[in-house]
Amino acid sequence: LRSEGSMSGKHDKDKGVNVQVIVRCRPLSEEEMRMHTPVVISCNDNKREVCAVQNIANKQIDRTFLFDKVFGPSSQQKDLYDQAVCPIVFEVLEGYNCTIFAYGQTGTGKTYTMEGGARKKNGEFPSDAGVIPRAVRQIFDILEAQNAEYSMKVTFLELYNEEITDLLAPEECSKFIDDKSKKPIALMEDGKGGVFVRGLEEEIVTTANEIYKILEKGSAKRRTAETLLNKQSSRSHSIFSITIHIKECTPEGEEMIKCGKLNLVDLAGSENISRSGAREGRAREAGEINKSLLTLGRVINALVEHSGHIPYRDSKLTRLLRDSLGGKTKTCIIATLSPSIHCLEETLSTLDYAHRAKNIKNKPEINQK
Ligand code: ADP
Ligand code: ZZD
Repeated sequence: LRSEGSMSGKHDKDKGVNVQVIVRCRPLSEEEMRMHTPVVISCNDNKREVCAVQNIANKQIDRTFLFDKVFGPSSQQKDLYDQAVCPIVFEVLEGYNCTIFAYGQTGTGKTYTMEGGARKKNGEFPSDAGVIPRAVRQIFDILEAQNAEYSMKVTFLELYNEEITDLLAPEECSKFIDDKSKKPIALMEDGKGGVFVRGLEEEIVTTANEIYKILEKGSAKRRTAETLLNKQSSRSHSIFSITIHIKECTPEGEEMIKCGKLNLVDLAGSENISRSGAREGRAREAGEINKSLLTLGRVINALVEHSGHIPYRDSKLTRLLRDSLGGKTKTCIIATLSPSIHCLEETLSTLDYAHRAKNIKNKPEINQK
């Protein structure tokens, strides 16, 4: 009986593992409360359902969507982390590559979810810390508890208008200072079907505090670049990655290196990328079309429709994260929503997008040497 069970397990895995899709709805802001903004989204966390109420020609039409997990407006940072992210971090430490994307309209809580509230002056861990600082803390807690022999490195980059900014590069080689003697960072093919960023700063780290300092440096640089280049932060993607090598011994006493990587991706605001052509037209005129976000949507469509050609190569984001979309990485998408009636059109488009993404299948594999 048991062998039958594991056989079917193997079979399922050959067919692939679906991308996990989670929805998080933020509460109304104080401003929205004061204005008595009507709420049109209801979440049933236990049933994993999100319901949007739409009024068309005075008829109330409800649309209900089922997801892998749903976090309603009263969910706390810790809840989302413990229930959705913690298991992913364990998989990274087992040697999987994992990616978490935050997708949604600007102002719905992508950055709040991924980064959370600012670090405290007194060094205390903020209770509203997001996925990134919590994952960092948990990784070190586990490795230290296991007394593991490990090495770790991190990278932090921003993608804006198809240009990569290395958020960890020392100031003097920043692109915007225009140092001609420095090779600009570039996306390169590795010859094995993967890509890497040539010239990207990789910081070797040994403590959680070191990573927090690096995040501080990266955030400061992000702000400087925004001001200097007049960037609209809602139009940039940021990718923070942690790579961990863990030395292990098999019961036979053989040495083995397990390698896991966690990519944490805060995408550009999804507004203007809705499927309605009119919207796209207006955005295009304003030069606001985000090639990477548009291509991400096309890649997702091509994957779920099983079209022969998947247009990974059409943008930097999809080249960088190709393995997370139909590859060997375990992927989770957190779609963020506003409950407000004023966001309903975008919310429905986010829900459609997220629901479609549930059909993507990856074939996760452990990296082992
Ligand atoms: P985005 O990154 O999608 O543009 P932000 O993360 O900047 O959105 O969030 C917009 C505002 O809403 C911020 O002030 C943030 O603190 C607040 N916010 C977002 N999500 C939540 C939440 N789940 N609970 C409480 N406040 C939230
Ligand atoms: N959301 C905050 C950053 C902001 O936009 O400034 S919170 C976390 C992940 C990636 C980058 C920064 C952080 C953040 C932080 C705040 C201030 C200075 C450095 C880093 C953070 C929050 C809690 C613990 C660790 C890092």
